[in-house]
Amino acid sequence: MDGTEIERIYAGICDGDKGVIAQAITLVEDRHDQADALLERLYPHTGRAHVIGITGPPGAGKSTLVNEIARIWVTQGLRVGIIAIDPSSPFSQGAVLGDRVRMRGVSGQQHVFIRSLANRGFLGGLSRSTADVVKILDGAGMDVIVIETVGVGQSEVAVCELAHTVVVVAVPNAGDAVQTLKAGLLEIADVFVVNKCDVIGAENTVRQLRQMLAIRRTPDMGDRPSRWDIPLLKTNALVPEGVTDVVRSVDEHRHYLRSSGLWETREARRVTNEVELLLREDVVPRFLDRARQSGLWDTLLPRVISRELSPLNMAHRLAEIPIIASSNADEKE
Ligand SMILES: Nc1nc2c(ncn2[C@@H]2O[C@H](COP(=O)(O)OP(=O)(O)O)[C@@H](O)[C@H]2O)c(=O)[nH]1
Ligand SMILES: [Mg+2]
Repeated sequence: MDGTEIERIYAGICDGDKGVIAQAITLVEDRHDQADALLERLYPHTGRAHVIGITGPPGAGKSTLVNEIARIWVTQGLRVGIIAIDPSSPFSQGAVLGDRVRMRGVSGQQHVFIRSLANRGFLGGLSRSTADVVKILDGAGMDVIVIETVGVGQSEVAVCELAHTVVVVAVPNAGDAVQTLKAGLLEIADVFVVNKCDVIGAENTVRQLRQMLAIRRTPDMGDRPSRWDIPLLKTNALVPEGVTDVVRSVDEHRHYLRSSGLWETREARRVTNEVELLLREDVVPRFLDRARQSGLWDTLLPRVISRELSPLNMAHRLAEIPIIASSNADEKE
């Protein structure tokens, strides 16, 4: 794959060509060596889409709900990208297909693009590829991008940090509200949905959650002031019932972020998260490789063993090795 091929893929993405979008996603998922070049090309053309995280326990009805939400957006003329993160092992094709089938209602439509991503089981991998897929869908002109992820486990919750708006889906069940609280989902919710309201016990759960939301401490992050009252909505995604309220709340949240200037705050947080992630997952491993391959490593090592130098001293000396030789884009300016 060369520069012309990257240009072809880039142009295809900008045209919203579904086949090319799928190909580009495979490149970033596989961490193909040309993926970074493509993402560099694409990045200046991103930043338009409203990114929405939908999370909650397995089986809460997230996919069903996303399906119905997407249907409404399509009738409003919006282009919708959906990233479903498969919570099970990467080998479980069944779950991936299951999600695809469940979203059958919309996936065939011209204005909807759906992709399942396998959870590769490590933190950086999942967040990084999801962030990159968001860029591709954003560059392809999607107005809204939904990331569906199971709200259990650190990596899945971390994915929500990529979103401007986080929708937490809970279900009526004894103790469910407490589980939600434990998983830290209350802290990240911008919109709260109790799905399966046709099920017995729904009112009770709604009451419990209402109390919990009322006493929720406003986080110190400074970007969720009390001016945004977290809506607590009831849905039955099967009928569907209450879904238009979810769409309205998500839209209102976007307006709220835009008009209050908090959109920029969230963008800053998203970029900060991503850069920190890349420092850990990309820059440090590259640096370690370079340091090990340098002659300095072998020179210093015996001196540390003989107690002439400390390990910290060796680390600091190694840190003076240029980190990335190839990335000199800024130096030209
Ligand atoms: N009774 C009822 N069942 C629902 C509702 N929403 C989804 N389901 C069912 O719950 C199951 C899990 O739904 P799914 O969307 O796959 O949940 P996910 O794991 O959160 O994505 C499926 O069998 C759905 O048909 C609802 O509002 N009421
Ligand atoms: Mg699902």
